[in-house]
Amino acid sequence: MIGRFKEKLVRSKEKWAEEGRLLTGEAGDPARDRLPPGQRKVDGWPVLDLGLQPEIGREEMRLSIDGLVENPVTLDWAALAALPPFSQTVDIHCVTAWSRYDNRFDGVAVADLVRLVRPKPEAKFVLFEAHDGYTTNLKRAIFEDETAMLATHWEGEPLSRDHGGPLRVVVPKKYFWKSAKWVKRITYSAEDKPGFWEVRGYHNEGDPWREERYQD
Ligand SMILES: Nc1nc2c(c(=O)[nH]1)N[C@H]1C(S)=C(S)[C@@H](COP(=O)(O)O)O[C@H]1N2
Ligand SMILES: [Mo]
Repeated sequence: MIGRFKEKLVRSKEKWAEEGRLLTGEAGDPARDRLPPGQRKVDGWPVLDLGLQPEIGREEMRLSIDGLVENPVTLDWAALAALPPFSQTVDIHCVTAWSRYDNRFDGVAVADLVRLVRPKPEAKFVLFEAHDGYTTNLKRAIFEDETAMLATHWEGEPLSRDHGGPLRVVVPKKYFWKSAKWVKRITYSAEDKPGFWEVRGYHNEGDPWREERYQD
């Protein structure tokens, strides 16, 4: 799988991490500022991924939620659509320094997935796998924060394939690499497991307000 990724892009982003590119050394305060340190506002919505952009139809899409949960599930589109609708408008921040304000996403809230699968107390981390082979990781408390969601729509339209449609994760409180596009599996785990960018020099937490771009 790895050979099919855009190797040049991966290499140049690894280099950014090695060199600490874009770091301002300032801390931001979301109560005061709208733009995290070192970010700039864009109006369009850039596409960032490893170049594979898998095509997954609604009929064939499946999402598994497994690991340390009482009730592991595999949801198809109908099962997802049967969950309570959830909608929010959030700013997104990519580690490559673009931020985009006021993105309206519709989909399902993590709280409703939690009610369904009932994670066990030992589960402290959540690991994500996507159809392009991408992986990422979050602390459980971050995933279960009220702002994380699975998105099926953006600005009222079905989420396009290049932005991770039919189903992606949206975790607005972290840099956007933590939001897996084309998500296929969410695993609750007792142990952390750094994902694609986290093993290539990117920060394990990725909080834009603390400018956690790269590993120390
Ligand atoms: N499956 C998958 N998800 C992914 C990525 C990827 O390469 N594959 N790239 C991440 C990165 S680095 C960013 S900035 C955002 C970009 O999302 P966008 O293309 O919708 O802006 O997706 C994240 N999720
Ligand atoms: Mo990114």
